[in-house]
Amino acid sequence: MIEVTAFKWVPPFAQGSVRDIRVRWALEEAGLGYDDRLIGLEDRTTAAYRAVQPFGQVPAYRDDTVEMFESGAIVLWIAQGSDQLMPADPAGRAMVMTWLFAAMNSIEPFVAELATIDLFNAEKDWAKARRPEVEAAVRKRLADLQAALGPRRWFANDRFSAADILMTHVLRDLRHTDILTDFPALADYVARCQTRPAFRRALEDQMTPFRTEEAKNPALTGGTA
Ligand SMILES: N[C@@H](CCC(=O)N[C@@H](CS)C(=O)NCC(=O)O)C(=O)O
Repeated sequence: MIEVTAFKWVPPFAQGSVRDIRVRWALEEAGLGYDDRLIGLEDRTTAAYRAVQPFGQVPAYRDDTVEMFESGAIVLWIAQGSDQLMPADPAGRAMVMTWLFAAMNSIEPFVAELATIDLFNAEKDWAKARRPEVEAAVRKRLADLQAALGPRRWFANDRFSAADILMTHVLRDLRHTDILTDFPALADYVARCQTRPAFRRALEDQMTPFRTEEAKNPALTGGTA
């Protein structure tokens, strides 16, 4: 039995990009069923949840063999058991790991800094002063990333893999900007990945509980209860 911990509800800006979608997507691609364990934002600080996820974040994951946190590690774990997400040969597996970590370590920090400014601090003086430099750094990374992709469809071994799940999710966090339109090969890549049925199911499964909570409590979306 596989269980993925996710939030019951998050504010609209985060809906569709909470990191459990990485794990849901990997499981869908691998053809593995799972249960979601939905927690409230208030559960983040409980001792019981901190024992599962030391930072009080989602996702957390468990199956019959392991208990884990960190979405990248979880996706890698799932991929190691799935031909759909990682080829069998050592060189091919190494290339998937390389691009998976490139997404998290070489691209995500830049994208995350921009998102932190835009989504949480846009009106602050320090954010206004810093933003141009941060956007320039993002654009430089994207230019290098687009050059690395070249005419290929996927990042590792010219076939879809776990690395594409991480890379797509990281690049999705630019969707509040129009930056990707200046990188058409990356924009096409993200669009290609997002049309995969496994992604659509993962997105739907993340969003469904949010809609349920909002129907129960209209105040969450600014309506009256
Ligand atoms: N490095 C962690 C980051 C997890 C993370 O940032 N989760 C966010 C949702 S996308 C969260 O739980 N935020 C709530 C909080 O930090 O209190 C991972 O990839 O699993």
